[in-house]
Amino acid sequence: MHAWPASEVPALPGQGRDLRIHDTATGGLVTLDPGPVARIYVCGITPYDATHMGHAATYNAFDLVQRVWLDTKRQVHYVQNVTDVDDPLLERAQRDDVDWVALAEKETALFREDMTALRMLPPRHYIGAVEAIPGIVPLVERLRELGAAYELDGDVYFSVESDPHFGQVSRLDAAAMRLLSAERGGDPDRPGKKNPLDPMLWMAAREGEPSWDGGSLGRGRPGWHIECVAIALDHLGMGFDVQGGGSDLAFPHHEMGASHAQVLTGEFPMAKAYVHAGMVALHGEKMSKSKGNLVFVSQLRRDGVDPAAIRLALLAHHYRADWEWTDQVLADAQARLGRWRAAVSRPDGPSADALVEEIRAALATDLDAPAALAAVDRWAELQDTQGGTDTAAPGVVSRAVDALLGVAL
Ligand code: 5CA
Ligand code: ZN
Repeated sequence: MHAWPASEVPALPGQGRDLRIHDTATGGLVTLDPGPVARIYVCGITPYDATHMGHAATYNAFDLVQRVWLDTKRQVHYVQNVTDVDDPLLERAQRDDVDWVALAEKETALFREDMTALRMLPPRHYIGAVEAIPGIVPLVERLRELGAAYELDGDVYFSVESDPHFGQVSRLDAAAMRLLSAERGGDPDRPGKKNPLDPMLWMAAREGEPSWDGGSLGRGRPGWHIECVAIALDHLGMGFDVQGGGSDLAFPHHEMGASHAQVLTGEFPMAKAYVHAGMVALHGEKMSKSKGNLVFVSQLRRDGVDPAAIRLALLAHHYRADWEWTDQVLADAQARLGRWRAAVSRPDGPSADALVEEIRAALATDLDAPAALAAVDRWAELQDTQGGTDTAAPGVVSRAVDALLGVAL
């Protein structure tokens, strides 16, 4: 699949900083020390509806990771998937009486437009579940050979007990796992499973549903977790730097994915940090396609809202916080964008050298975007009240805000 065009990232004076970031698996901050090529996998959308502010907030967090690394002069090998076949997509297509392939293509195209408008840097590899199937089948076969998978009425399940490290990503107790498994695509109550938590690796073809040749597995379609593992292992290999997504993916998705990969390769861990973004709510409830309480990026764009203001609204919240989208959040971001644009449009201003370092320090400390915004606010305020004589400063601020925060002033 093709991704979307990259906006240019201006080079900045001085030295970028190494990223310290919160790792769900250890519950604390870890300092990442990627080689010259940093490797990150971020879970992509299930394309059955348009990009909402929750998605945008999560992708914003990982865009910042990429920008911090680029600022340290590293290359970034960023991989993202599209879950272009799964139950929710098929259910929505059936509900709306549309072709599931056409629905997935339409929503993926809209997602690319939204990401481009928000200046999110594209992944190097953007891979659909369907195109990954030829790589998924041998992995499921291998798990079966290893005794880590078993069959139940033609479906193939992964045995969570085959991974001694199972549970170390989300660190939840069994009861919590069981509850979340039922809520998030699992089937803990299906009779005949070895462990209620065991996730499906391969689903035998169902009447009226799409299916693919699965070799010795028979016709069917892949489970959700093995999809991301196959794509990550194919393009990044084991021991990559960051596995990313929203906090609703910590369990079961990232827990199961890590287990699949660890059993397949015999190596541990799959990722050096499991990074999770908080949930964005609307009217007191998590924004979700299934609930329909959504604010779409594309709708705001159609209403004439500047994408830079949308991006500033996301950046005003720490990525790990759960927060609520309101009209006020957007109005505040629009006002801030106006102040910043006025401040950089003057021919000179207060020196910006310290500001660039402040933005760098804020982002390197667990992506503290609100602290970075506060630093720019202070410079803009100084510009407004006192001005300055540094003719390079407005350009430096503009480039730093673009390179590190993805906001074009
Ligand atoms: N295709 C799978 C991942 S492989 C999936 O979860 N798709 S999704 O479309 O449901 O979500 C895409 C990303 O947005 C995920 O990282 C998810 O955690 C995140 N996300 C979904 N809803 C919200 C929300 N309300 N707030 C923040 N992030 C969200
Ligand atoms: Zn995923």
